[in-house]
Amino acid sequence: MTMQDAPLRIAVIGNGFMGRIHTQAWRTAPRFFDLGREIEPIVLVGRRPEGATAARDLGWPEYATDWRDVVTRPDIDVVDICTPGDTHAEIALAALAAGKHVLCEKPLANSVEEADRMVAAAASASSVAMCGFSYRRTPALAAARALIAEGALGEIRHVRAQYLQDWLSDPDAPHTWRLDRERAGSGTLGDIGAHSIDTAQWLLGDDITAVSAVLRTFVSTRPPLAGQAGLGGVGGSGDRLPVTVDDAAAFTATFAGGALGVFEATRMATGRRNANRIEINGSLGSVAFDFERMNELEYYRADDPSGAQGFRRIQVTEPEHPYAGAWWPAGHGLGYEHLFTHQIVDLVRAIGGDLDAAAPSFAEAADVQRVLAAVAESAANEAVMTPVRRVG
Ligand code: 4PW
Repeated sequence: MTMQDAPLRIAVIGNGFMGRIHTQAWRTAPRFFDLGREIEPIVLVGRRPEGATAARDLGWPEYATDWRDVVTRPDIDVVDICTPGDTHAEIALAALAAGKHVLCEKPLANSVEEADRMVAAAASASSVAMCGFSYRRTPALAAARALIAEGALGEIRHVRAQYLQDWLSDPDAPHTWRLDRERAGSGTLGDIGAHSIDTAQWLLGDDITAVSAVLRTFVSTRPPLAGQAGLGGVGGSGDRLPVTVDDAAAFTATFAGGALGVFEATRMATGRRNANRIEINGSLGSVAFDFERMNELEYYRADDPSGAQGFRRIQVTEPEHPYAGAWWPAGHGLGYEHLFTHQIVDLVRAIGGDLDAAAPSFAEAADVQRVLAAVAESAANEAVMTPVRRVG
């Protein structure tokens, strides 16, 4: 049996929301896509011993509580990191040094310095290293990228990106790791704003060159977490804990190619559960997308006949659309979990030799980290905020 014939043996590190959805993706990918390789899930890692029952229910043959015991094991080929950002660098460096392929959740790290160390480790490794910016695997966004790449939108002038959630709207929603700078690196900015940054740069194939930003924390203390539920959780009794990250981020951005970007990210947009939106306007047309209607792409062509102009709603569920042909008949649509399945498909194809499929690379993800750092720096530097001067 050659290496290519042997099953790819998987360890997922982290058993929260991301660990669970990555688990599902590893199981589903080989059932719907020809990966050229069998997948063998070996071990799920969580911090607490009581995670063993849930791991078994998810189908894992083994559960461990210390990632250090796992990432160097000879029976593991891929280390899939689904932990909070404060452990990404340490786990990734250990896994790459042990010759493992690495998939790491976004944002790549909690700082540019950590991200750069990960890039250097990936550059000197012979294995594949990829960062999990999952929204790249949305068929409608991949279709939008193809339109932009073929010039259908002409010269790109505007990028308008919003990522709106509302699970922190209630001031008594509990404190979780996502509200702790030590663990998460930043708040809404890195958690969901990072997606908008990555999506925009990837769609345009262009770099953000400068930003001007404001960050805001609306609720500065929260009750301790009593139990996990949804993205937030259930609040418990006890002293309220300090929120050390941003609740919302807003910034303008310039792109190297001349486009102007306006970005907004918040977890306090009441009623918006996961509205990851982006609109791009070019000289020949526009595209608009909202993840809450993820199977649709709005497309406007400036050369449509006058009287028949307007945004058309493309259902991105046809067999010729990216990823869609592996699934259901046209019009039957996909959901959030499919992005993660597509991510695994691309990772396994990269491990099989199609290296371009492993995108974003750690280097590209580190570039997003640099934009996050620039946003934080701009927001901290209040001098960029020009006061409105009023009489009296
Ligand atoms: O897409 C978002 C993620 O990147 C999800 O809604 C939650 O927030 C989980 O992590 C981030």
